[in-house]
Amino acid sequence: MEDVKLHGAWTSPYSHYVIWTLKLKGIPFEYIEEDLSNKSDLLLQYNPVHKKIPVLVHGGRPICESMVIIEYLEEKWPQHPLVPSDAYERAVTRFWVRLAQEKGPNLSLLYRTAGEEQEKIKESIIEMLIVLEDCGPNKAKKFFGGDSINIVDIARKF
Ligand SMILES: N[C@@H](CCC(=O)N[C@@H](CS)C(=O)NCC(=O)O)C(=O)O
Repeated sequence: MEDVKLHGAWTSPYSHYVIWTLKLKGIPFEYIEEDLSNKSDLLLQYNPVHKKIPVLVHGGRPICESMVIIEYLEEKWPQHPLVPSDAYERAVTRFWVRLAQEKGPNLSLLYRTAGEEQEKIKESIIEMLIVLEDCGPNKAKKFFGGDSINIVDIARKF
């Protein structure tokens, strides 16, 4: 059995991206729930730069950042591919993943702001949704990323 561990937190969407990927690919893993107000020594040792979850530990070696982890899982466990094999399709996919990463955090900010600040965030989310309606990827397809779930569906928050 592969020695795969995931340090995460149930409140974190980034942890869930990795969990979904592990499950879609059928990779057995041990999950370690972190208390973000009292991070474990292991987490601080594994991610000394950002001190954040998720951290995947494969064979004792840590990998940080959800999308970096997902790309690693994709390379190591190619079953149920989440990234298109065609270079152009892959580039388009990365564009949408990057947009999701840039704009996604606005959604959670909506619940943590009030008044004028919240209104501005609301406007930018609506603007984003209109852009997605008008020129989102693969509108005719079943999933955001195409005919089957891919990395865009995993990364998106909107
Ligand atoms: N860009 C990172 C973001 C990870 C992130 O923001 N994790 C949060 C939980 S949602 C965290 O660990 N926060 C703890 C802290 O900031 O001290 C990724 O994609 O993995």
